[in-house]
Amino acid sequence: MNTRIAAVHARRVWDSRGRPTVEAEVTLTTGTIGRAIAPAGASRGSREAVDLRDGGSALGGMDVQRAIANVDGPIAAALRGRDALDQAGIDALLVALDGTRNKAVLGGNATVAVSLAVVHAAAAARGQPLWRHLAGDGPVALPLPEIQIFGGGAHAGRRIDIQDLMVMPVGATSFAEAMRMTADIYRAAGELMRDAGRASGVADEGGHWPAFDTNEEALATLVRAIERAGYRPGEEAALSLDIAASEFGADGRYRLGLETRELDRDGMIALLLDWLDRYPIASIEDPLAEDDRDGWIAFTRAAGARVQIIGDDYLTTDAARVRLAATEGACNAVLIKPNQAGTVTEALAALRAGQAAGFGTIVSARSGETEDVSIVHLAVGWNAGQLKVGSFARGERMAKWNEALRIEEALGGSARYLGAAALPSARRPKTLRG
Ligand code: 2PG
Ligand code: MG
Repeated sequence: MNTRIAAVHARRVWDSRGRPTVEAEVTLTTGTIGRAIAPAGASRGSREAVDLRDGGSALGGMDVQRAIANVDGPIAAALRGRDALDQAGIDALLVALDGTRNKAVLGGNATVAVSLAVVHAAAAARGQPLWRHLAGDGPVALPLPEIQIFGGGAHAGRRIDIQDLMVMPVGATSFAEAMRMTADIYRAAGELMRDAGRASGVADEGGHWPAFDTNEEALATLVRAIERAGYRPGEEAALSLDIAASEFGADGRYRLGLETRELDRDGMIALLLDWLDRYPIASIEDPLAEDDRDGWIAFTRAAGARVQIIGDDYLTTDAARVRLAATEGACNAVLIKPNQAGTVTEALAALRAGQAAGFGTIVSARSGETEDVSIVHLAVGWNAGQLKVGSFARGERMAKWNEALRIEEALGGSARYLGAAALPSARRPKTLRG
């Protein structure tokens, strides 16, 4: 099988916020093509691979012509003649060619698009779907999804402070049933907003716009939506929160804009522990700011036995940081965003570091997305166990849920949906009582 790379090319395409982004296309000597598009975050960790943008006044400074030129120029020259099956070697080449800690020269948007396009080309050359190419002959499972019902934070003009209010269909028996439950809950949440005179469209990732007076009102409404849809909160559908605390916290201070109050580290932790006591929360992401290491360790000591605590901005898909967090007891799960790392191989290393530490591992989309469904294949092919994509609306989100349904169907009788098993048992959701 000839899997030599003949050409690498990039073009400007547009993401779900109408912003320019990089699509890379890798063509093998046989004519086989692999293609992928870089996503873009809005709430970003300071250690992430950078998106190279042109600056200036055109397109709000967001254009990506320099990143595209890097693909068509130095990256294409370096990759020509390389074997697309040698993902690790190609990604190491990209890292060396860039030469910085955060892909500042080539742009993480250039490298991640190329890296993903290479793995797509390799899978296509072998005549396999990407998830199977990645998994080899090993068993795979359908991930437990976390699906946004209300958007907030940087994805909703900071209308509320919490960024993602999500559900996890822990009680479903298949991915298809998980989607059906989600449809019911998403619709019920919309009806509650309409009945309260608060229906006002959707946030960046498709979640209902969070027209609430307090952050806690959003939590309570989410529980009511689960009940209205006919499911038992905590047992069949659990809550999952992305606090994205770096967006409103720094130096041990947390400023809740909606409630015009400021909390110190202990106050923030007390607030979260109180929510954990009173709501059926199975997972909580970025509960403290990325610079608040002491807060992370204190919170994990207090709550790590009963809830999944995910590092996103805190870990930025970095294997070394995952290992350090495991040693320090700073969290017990890692969000895997390929574009935070900048290459497929580095993202996989962070995921494997998490698995080795007994962490929950969640492959995640960004708030700026496209029709690209690569992350679904990574979640299945790498056996991540969990998948975060955004809400249950908007094509760029539904494309990914629908791709997971196709994979479940392709697996046929051997398909296994992880459900609550994706969460280590000690972190399974509490049942809501009373
Ligand atoms: C996150 C993601 C997805 P963004 O914080 O986990 O919700 O948001 O892509 O804006 O970083
Ligand atoms: Mg996050």
